[in-house]
Amino acid sequence: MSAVAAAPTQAALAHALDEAQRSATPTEQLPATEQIGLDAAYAVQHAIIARRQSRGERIAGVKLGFTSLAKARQMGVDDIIIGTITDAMRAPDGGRFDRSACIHPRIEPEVAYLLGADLDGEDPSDERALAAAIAGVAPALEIIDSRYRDFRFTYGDVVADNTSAAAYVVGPWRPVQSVSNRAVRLSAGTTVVTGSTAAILGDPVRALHALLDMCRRRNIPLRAGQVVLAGAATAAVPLTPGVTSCDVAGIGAVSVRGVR
Ligand code: OOG
Ligand code: MG
Repeated sequence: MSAVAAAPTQAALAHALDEAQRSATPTEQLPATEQIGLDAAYAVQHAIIARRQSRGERIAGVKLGFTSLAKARQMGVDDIIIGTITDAMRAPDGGRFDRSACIHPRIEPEVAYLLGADLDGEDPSDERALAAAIAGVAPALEIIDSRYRDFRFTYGDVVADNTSAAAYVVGPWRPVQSVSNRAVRLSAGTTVVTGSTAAILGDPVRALHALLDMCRRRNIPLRAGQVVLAGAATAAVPLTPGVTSCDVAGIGAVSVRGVR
């Protein structure tokens, strides 16, 4: 008999990641010999969301990750990922966010889209269907908090961990307009990071096409009223006590105050 421990089941991994999030205590990455495939990793993510739904949370939308080179390089990952956001993860614009709910929270500037129509199995190259389904855009902040020790993970690890999603803040919605090539400024105390929405796949609208493609392949429904986070335009910074704000030129600003 082999002395090697059996690979954890998807349910066991979902349990470990969910408990790590609830207790704000890091968990171990899967050992290299026990890496799970991408389908299994998404199954774990969806099992975590099912656990959250059983506690009364509702799906509020989706988020894309690693749509910018800055993020992909920062985390050593080289392909887009999709995660799920729930109503319990939403923090109010200008409100407080309790850092002690997290393990090692980071924050990053994003652009959010509001879906005005259901998008099921849509052709990702259908510009008109996409344009007709977008009801608004807004500046956004995402708080990410890997449940893995030292914020380190493989591609499969981070997909299983619901793409490190912890919380998000959406600024005032504006009618749809192009958000290509807008200056992005993230300020957190004395830390200021600048970038451009062009960092998000060249134009955040491309993130929407990538999203449709992913959702079609993975059978993920997109519903009117849901929020889509297009992915960070710059590398993430630690979420420190005090106000962090994100300005997207011509679109608006959004902020959150880290407390504790
Ligand atoms: C994964 C989440 C990536 C983004 O905007 O690129 C992401 C991570 O960096 O821990 O949300
Ligand atoms: Mg993000």
